[in-house]
Amino acid sequence: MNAAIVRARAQAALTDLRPQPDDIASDAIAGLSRTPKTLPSKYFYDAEGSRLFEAITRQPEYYLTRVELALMEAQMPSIAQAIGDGVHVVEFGSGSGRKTELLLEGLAAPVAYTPIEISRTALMDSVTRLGQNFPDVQMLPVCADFTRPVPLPRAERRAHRTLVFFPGSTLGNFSDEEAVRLLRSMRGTMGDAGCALIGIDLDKDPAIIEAAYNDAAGVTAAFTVNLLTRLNREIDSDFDTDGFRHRALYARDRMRIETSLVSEQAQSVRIGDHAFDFAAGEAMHVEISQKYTDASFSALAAKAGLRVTHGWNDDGDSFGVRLLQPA
Ligand code: AVJ
Repeated sequence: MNAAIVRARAQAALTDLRPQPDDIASDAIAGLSRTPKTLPSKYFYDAEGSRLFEAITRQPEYYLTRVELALMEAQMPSIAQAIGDGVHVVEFGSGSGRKTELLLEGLAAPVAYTPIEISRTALMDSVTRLGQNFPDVQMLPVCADFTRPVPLPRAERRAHRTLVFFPGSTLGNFSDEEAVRLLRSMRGTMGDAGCALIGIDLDKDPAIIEAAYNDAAGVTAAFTVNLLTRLNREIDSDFDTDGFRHRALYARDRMRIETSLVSEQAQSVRIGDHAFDFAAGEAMHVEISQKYTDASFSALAAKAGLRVTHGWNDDGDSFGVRLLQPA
């Protein structure tokens, strides 16, 4: 099939629920009004942010993507057997697509694929390429913030069950409370017969974890600061992008990486007609990356009405993939 047709088709099927600039500005103002100040990590992923994240996944310190890919590759027959045939795959977010390729290749006769992704560029790139490689799988992309309820496009061929796919330990970017809300929403999307395949980064030696979020080449630091560049472009803000420094620390007690932008000096930032004062050394919280144990993950799932039915880890128990079902 020729690429132009695939592209035209994919675009015709696109459900566009992208957030508008007003949402971004009001989210930023709300976050900076809190103590400590915060900015929502979902806005990391503009075109440049998505490109920088891809670059992070190639850094030697950032083990997550490599380990998860190898794990899925090694365990795909077992994963596919646990899931069954004829599913509608609904991915929350859409990455480079390599994990999705492995999944669509490994599953028995998947019916449709719906990525739900906030970055339109990432979304369209992913379905264009997957549409070419999987002509028998209907591509039904949705451009939306997946933390809000999204109506699922119906596939032409009837699916046996809905499989929610949420790899990459992206769940870890959400607080426990938000994660439970998101898992509940997945529970709604999958319905009674559905299931969810979720990738989770596992608790381990803090030095290994911290290195992954402080790569020597400084790609993660650039990724973090790009949030400010994006805000300055898309909303009426004047962050000094040289006035803030990336900091990522593993909080052992909370089992999570906490990433901040630390103000290099006392300064004031304006958003619209709001002004926010930063003290020298003040940390603005921009991201968390939660790590899990079997116990902590099962407890989280249980709060959302889900139960873990299957699990696969890499040999070093560094990263895990879990299959969940309504409890
Ligand atoms: C895309 C959420 C899996 O938290 O590890 C990587 C994002 N941030 N380095 C993560 C991220 C900084 C990443 N996830």
